[in-house]
Amino acid sequence: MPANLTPQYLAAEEEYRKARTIEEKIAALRKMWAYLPKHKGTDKLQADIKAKLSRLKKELEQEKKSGKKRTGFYVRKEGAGQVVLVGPPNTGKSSLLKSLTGKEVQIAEYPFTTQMPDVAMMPYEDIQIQIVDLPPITKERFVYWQIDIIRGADLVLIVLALDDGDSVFVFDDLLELLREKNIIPIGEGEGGMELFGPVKKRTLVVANKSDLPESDEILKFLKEDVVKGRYPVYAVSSAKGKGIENIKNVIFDSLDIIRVYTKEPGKPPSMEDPLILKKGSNVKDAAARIHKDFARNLKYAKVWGSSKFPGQRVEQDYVLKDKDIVEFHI
Ligand SMILES: Nc1nc2c(ncn2[C@@H]2O[C@H](COP(=O)(O)OP(=O)(O)OP(=O)(O)O)[C@@H](O)[C@H]2O)c(=O)[nH]1
Ligand SMILES: [Mg+2]
Repeated sequence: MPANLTPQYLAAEEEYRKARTIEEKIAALRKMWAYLPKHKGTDKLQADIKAKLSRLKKELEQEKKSGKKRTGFYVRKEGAGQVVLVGPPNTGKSSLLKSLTGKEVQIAEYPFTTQMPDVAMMPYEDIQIQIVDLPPITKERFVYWQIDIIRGADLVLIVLALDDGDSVFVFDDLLELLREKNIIPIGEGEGGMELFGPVKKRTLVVANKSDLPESDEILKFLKEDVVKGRYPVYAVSSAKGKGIENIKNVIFDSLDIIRVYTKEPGKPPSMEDPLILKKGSNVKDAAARIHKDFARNLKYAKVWGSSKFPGQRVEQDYVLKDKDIVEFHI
């Protein structure tokens, strides 16, 4: 065995030995490659790793073609909305998940660090929004359960990096990969929830690593020459926490939801656990969320907040706004 192999390399080798699935093996080999000192003394090892990697990639392809059933992942929705982080390798998706939610996740300088969905809740004012981090998406690797999770999400954040990598250059390829899977990223307007066929997904671009010296120039290029106004672009630094508070507001706004608090006559409103409704919902929709009979028997309601005056009497078709308080009368 060649001398001066780092502890990180040896740990990666150990991981390779323990790996059970092809994906795990590929991930471990990539790690070994990243941590392997590249000099004459490791020539043989370098060749071995490359050979193993290419064999395993072929195997993975074969397995995909044969349609053999493999393990997938499913993420149950929780909270007021589900937001999925999508992007090329190493752009800082997991770092963003950590800075939005505080969850400690695996973050590393080599690509393909994330191997399965990582889920955490982002507190936003008085609600919780679910954030799902995915393994990177590339032409070579975009598996069925990633597609399913993106299709089911309420909002897609395409995470790119303002560094010297190629993530901003592969943006259009990424959009194409999504479209091939019947996911149509849209910059504004309402997304759909189709089970089959093309599904529109509200999409934002998050340009991470804005702390790097070259980031301003790359951001300008990204906006003017790549995205060209098709999607909103927000610069953040997950590492330094820059732009994170803003992106939380943007996420909430882009989910197109409102919070509605309910109260019983003569009692103070219950300010915990608001109803989460789609923007544009009316009093009847809010009542239906509590119980269908409730909506059927509803005579009128009183509204505090968006109404002309507090406690104004409104009809069933009154369109509610975020943070309204509603008192139903049946
Ligand atoms: N300078 C800088 N580096 C960052 C920032 N966010 C993440 N990084 C670094 O970028 C590398 C990749 O970060 P990850 O969060 O693992 O990226 P990822 O997109 O989840 O990577 P994969 O799971 O492999 O696709 C790590 O070395 C991070 O420390 C940032 O805001 N600024
Ligand atoms: Mg990751």
